Amino acid sequence: MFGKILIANRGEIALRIQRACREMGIRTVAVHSTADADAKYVRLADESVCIGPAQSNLSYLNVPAIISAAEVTDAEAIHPGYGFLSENADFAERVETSGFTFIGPRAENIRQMGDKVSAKQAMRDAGVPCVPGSDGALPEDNNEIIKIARRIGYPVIIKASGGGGGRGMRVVRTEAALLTSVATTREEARVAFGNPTVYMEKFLENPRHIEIQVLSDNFQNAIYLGERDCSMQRRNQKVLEEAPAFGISRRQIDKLGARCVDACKRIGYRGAGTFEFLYENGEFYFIEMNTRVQVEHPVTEMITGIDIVREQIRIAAGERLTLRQKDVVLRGHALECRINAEDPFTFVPSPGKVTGWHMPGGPGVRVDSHVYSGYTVPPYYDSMIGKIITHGDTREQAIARMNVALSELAVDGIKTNAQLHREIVNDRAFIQGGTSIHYLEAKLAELHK
Ligand code: MV4
Repeated sequence: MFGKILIANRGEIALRIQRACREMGIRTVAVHSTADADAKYVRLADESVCIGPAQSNLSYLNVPAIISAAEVTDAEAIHPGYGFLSENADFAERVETSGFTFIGPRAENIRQMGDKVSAKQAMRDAGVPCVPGSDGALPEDNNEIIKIARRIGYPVIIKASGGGGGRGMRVVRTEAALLTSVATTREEARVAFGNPTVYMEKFLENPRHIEIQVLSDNFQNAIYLGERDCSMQRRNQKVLEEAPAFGISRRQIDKLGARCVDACKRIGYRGAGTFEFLYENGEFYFIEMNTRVQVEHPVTEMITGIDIVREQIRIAAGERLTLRQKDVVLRGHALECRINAEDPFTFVPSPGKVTGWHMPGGPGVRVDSHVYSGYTVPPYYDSMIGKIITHGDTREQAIARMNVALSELAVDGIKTNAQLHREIVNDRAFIQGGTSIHYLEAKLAELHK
């Protein structure tokens, strides 16, 4: 096992990774920008290195500074967390060629999944169900593009291969709009991602977003840890996640999970990963794979009892998965509310000093946050300041516990989205379960009428 790990991230996930390391007896190195010098995870780390000024480009995305920090502190491995450099294949490669272990997949798999056309190709080859589409990049020839769209049937969606997470997409509803839409998406993709490659899919009008968590070691062992429903979102930002997904049979999830596990073995995947699917009319369609630990990983931890970050570290250290698929037993239901420092009406970030911070507790309540009373939320980074996770024997109990937790939560000095969460967990359609990816935006539009 590693003696020392450098955590190349900030905020709640830096603290989450540090907690796993400390439990495992691994020393930790925090790297931080000047804006995060007083952060809780910096103080709690065995060592810390300032890697640059507040601006992410000069600190948390500063590869030479991070590698140097690992060198001067003699760290053996680097955990990238989520966001920042976590899905940067060049960074993963640099970490390894500099003599450190990257806690994540091989660079080759990060690159493969970062390119959405090659990701889909790999999944189709592995027997993972995909959205019907162009089966590869769109050709240059306009007549060919028109033919492909006719075969798929309108509406279609044009997506940038270099995009993902909702960036670089355009829905096309008529043949009249097709070619200009393809040209515009290509041009935007060239500018945004340096890659004009686009592909086409059938556009699913009202799906749910369901994802499968996997763990895979270096020895052809892979397991899936059930699914999460991440449909409650606004502008491609997840707001509330849950596990398991309401109303989907275990039989169908198990079948899908087995395809994901097969795919991991086939591509030689290593570490934690997430297969993202759209779910509509009882069918799953693969869209993308994430090669990092995700913000919403705690809901899976709560229903499986498995520490995903610990497993990431064990796998990176070359240990075998000790868990078999039969050891993965789902128990109860979990919810996660992402608490953001933002204006509850405009959603504009609301950084500043937290003058009061009162966290909920009690049975089945977990809070993952780096914030403390007196902490100043810097304006330079993502506005998420913590997550409240509740677990219960049933979905109803998890919701009831979230209701109590949200009533106990008090954040003074800055604005947060806590009230939005209180409204969601008391919403009729949410309580019923199974709302689509468009539900929250429709509800907000109704509220603001
Ligand atoms: C889609 C889709 C409908 N049909 N693909 C957006 C994020 C990116 N991961 C994929 N996205 C979508 N792809 C087809 N063929 C609808 C979305 C989509 C979405 C997906 C998941 C979660 C939130 C979303 C919000 C808007 C659109």
